[in-house]
Amino acid sequence: MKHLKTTIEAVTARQIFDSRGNPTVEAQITLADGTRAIGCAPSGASTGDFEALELRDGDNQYGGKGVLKAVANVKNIIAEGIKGQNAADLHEIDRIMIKLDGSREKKNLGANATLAVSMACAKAAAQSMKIPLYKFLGGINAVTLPMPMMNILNGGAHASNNVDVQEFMIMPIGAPTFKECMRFATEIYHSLAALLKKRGLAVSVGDEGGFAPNLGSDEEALDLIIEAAEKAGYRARTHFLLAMDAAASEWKTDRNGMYRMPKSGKEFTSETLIDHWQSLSDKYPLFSLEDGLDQEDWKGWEMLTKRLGNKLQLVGDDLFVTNTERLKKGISSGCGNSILIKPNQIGTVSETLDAVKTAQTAGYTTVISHRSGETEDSFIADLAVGVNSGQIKTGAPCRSERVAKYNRLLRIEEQLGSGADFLGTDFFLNVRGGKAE
Ligand code: 2PG
Ligand code: MG
Repeated sequence: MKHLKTTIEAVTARQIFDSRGNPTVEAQITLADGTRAIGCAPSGASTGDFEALELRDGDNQYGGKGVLKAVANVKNIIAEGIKGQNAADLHEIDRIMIKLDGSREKKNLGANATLAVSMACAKAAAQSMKIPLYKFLGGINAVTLPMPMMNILNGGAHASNNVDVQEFMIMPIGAPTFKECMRFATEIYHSLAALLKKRGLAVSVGDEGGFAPNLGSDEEALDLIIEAAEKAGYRARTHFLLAMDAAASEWKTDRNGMYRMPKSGKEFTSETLIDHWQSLSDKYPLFSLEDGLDQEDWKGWEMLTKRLGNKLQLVGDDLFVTNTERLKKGISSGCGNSILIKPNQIGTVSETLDAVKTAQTAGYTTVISHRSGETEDSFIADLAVGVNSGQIKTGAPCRSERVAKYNRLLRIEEQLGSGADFLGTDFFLNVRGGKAE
């Protein structure tokens, strides 16, 4: 192979820690021109059953959560396979790793190993070519800053409070720029803290930086957010819309077709759960609902989409797991109208880009997403701009592993200057949210 500046000369890895204090993989790539870059794998808590496998040691260290096997796989197997390859040819790098692994779910090398390497290669190539990562990923057309979906109230598997819905998010759609989105959202966040304090509710935060108080119901969470926003001077639909991630795969029971919210104990069938979402979307300015049903409830998803697809963005996270095959199944059967994109669910950057392309071609919106266990790596911020996703979900404006992504987007917006694009109020009100009453 021809020797280029971007030829991979060295590959190594180490065990570092994520935001929950669990070990994770950091891969490091060195190129022929001396460029060095790292990529860090994130880690989920409410993981979908069909995600690529995160390889953990399962021994007596770190409660079995060590990743030394995955680190060794990078140093030994992956390094041998990709040394001498061109880091800028990411599809080829990823193809080599997929082949070396040989399994559908990347269980041999570990998706935490392959993703960290894939991210590090992309970053190294961009750095060596002296272009920003988002341009490397998306070319000159990569100009759209994403609308943040900020998770300011946490529940479900991300918090030890009594709230069943995992994430309550605000989308500051009335802001004209990303920078202004951050102002709207942080002002609302701080107003929510003040309101919770005033009510004698806890202001400690969950895994994604949102507050995690004990509340009477899901509705109370939505009411509190709206009240906090109003107190900060923001009005629903004019300045913000709401989004929720139910993470309802966590609610599926062994009893056929039955859901049970683990904290409140409320029970539903697919149909009554859809009724519940319908009544919330009638009452609240809801734009987006993620994982409103279980990952294997395809019939339910079809019904949900028929009933609410014109009104709500219905995002498949556990349902699609950033997997093109599952997404295609959903597209052909009319399940959902949006996909959550998490690179570690599939395990390489190029397969992540494939999933985005499949979604965009079918008219599905894409939401680039963090995991609840994150690191300081801000790769997904560049990814969101790189693919002109238009939306990003990366937690509250609190906890540095979340804020790192927002701060990176602020820098990108400044760098793009007048070339920056933004999906503002019109898009979000006219596409779906505007139809909500
Ligand atoms: C989700 C994510 C991120 P986790 O369900 O969308 O918010 O959570 O990383 O725990 O799967
Ligand atoms: Mg989710």
